[in-house]
Amino acid sequence: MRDLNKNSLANENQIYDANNIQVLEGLEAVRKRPSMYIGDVSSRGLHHLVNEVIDNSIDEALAGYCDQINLFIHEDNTITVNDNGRGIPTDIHEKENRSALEVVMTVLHAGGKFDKGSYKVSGGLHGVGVSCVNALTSKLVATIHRDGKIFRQEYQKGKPVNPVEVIGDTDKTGTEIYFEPDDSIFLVREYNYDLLATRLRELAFLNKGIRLNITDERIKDEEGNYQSDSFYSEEGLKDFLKYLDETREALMPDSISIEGEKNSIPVEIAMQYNTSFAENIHSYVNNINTHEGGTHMAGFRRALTRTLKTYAEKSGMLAKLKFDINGDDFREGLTAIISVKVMEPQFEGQTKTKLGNSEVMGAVDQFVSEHLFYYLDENPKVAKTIVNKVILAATARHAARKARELVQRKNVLSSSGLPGKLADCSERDPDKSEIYLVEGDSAGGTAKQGRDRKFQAILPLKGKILNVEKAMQHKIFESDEIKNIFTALGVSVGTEEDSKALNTDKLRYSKIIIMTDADVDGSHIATLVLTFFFRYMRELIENGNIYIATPPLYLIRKGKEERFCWNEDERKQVVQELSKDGTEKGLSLQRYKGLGEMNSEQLWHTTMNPGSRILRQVTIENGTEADRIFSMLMGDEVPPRREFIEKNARYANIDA
Ligand code: 0RA
Repeated sequence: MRDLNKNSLANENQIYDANNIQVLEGLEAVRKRPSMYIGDVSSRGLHHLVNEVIDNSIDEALAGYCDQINLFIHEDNTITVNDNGRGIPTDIHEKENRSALEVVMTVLHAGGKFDKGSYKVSGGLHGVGVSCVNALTSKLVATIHRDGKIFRQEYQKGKPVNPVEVIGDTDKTGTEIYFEPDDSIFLVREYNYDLLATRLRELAFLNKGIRLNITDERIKDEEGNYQSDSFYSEEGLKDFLKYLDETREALMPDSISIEGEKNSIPVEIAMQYNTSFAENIHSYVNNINTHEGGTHMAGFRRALTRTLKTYAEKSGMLAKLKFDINGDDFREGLTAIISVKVMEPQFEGQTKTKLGNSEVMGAVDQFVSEHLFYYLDENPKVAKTIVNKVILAATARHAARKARELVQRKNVLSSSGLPGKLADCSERDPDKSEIYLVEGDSAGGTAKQGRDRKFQAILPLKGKILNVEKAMQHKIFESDEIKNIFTALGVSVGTEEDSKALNTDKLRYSKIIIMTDADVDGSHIATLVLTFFFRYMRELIENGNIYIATPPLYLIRKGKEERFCWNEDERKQVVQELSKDGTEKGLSLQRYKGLGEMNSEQLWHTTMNPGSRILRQVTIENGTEADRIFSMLMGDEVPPRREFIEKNARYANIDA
């Protein structure tokens, strides 16, 4: 604490008061329990640092003072973010008796203190304050252009190492933050370009008129240019919708977009019906994806159902219908984005991504009702298309209910009520049990022999399961393979009112492991199964229940010694090790393409034994982007898929 006092610009000769002591304790608390502030200290937390700094610049842009934000990933995985806003104030903060910059950088949640009247929306997941970032970095430098001067202050682990200094003159304004994540805190140090670029793209769509640039100095092309992207959207959510639905076939000539304020809550919505059967509503509060939904989502759904129902009834189009229409029917094939800005958001739910503020429900409901009612009246042709789509959905749902009831039918099940193909484990505690979903009956047989039957169950899948992205709901519940997955896992769906509600209370295994061949077909099958989980059991992915097994790619033998390798680097290293005696002799290399090429012992040892296997847990980093990628990978359009595969092939370990 004395160090800080000595270095402080304002009160060099003063004694630190209680407030300042609290300050240091605050940052110490962040360093002691980083996960409480940034979620975790793995890759997610590492990226959170960047998002937090960018959010501060976005706030400055939303206040109307900044229209460009630049992000640099430096060669050593350090970061710079700069903007052309007003610059964080550097004058003396009266109450704290030191520079405002120092207060912003060292006091928890001090961000908006100096800017009362402004509309500051950062919050929730982010919004922990840039001081948290400061606390978790071994070095941070703030450089401010303001009042004709360039100011600079450097910090280590959150503590200033010098007073705010003037280092030059300038005719610009803006804030630049450079930082080095603290290696003693974070488990990983590598920034993922795609993850950061995806977030910048999302921010550009959510906040039209802001230019967001990203430059990766770790990667150069042949001409020596760094990998980079620049994101900017003129039309905001309307552009976002176009991007998300790139590979879906639209039902309307143009999307519906509404924007305005209700009861002082800014609301922005874009929506479009397409020929698919999926409901894709993405909601945001203060630029944060609220994938558990909440009151804004509820208000939107309510208004949509009520307004469309009223219109459809008045139009007489429902007269011939023999069954009811429910809320789901109005959302089938709908892609929508809802973005609201809320002053004091309350985030609830398991992952704190569910908006709780009750006042938002009525505001969004009224806002959507008024605009949609007007829109339908003005566009009778589009209105008719929508109502026809809703009728089609209701008809299909009716058929789906019948098919779903078949899931419970006894004839596909053994006496235990479980699928006949399932080789169950003896353990009954789900926390201690796992299930392998295995490609093909033959590999399924090997897995059954190789497994530890105490806690490992095996369900063989017959080749390619149904592509749920393209199939209507009732087809899905008619598929034997999919029925088997539901019953084996102990998961059920839907009451009649909410046919997509998932019940996972009776989940029978805590680990669900997808095991396919390491070839193109195997990857395809794994993707089909993942698509199914993403669309119909997303909760299991979010709860961390879904894993992918990683069988080895090579077996290298020398005499009695057997070594398995999972990638090219390992293969090279093992070959080198085994030929240490100088001979290249007696070495045999086997390339595994199918699980069937291993015997049950090898399969156990390499891929199923918890002590030696590699499992990859499936997570969703960005739900909106994941939705877009699944619809593109599993949809009809080929060129975007080819482009994706060409771009990402380097991450995959497969060959034909
Ligand atoms: C408080 C007051 C003012 C600017 C900012 C904060 C500010 C913070 C950040 C963080 C990143 N970029 C930023 N840009 C600005 C300005 C108050 C004034 O000039 O009257």
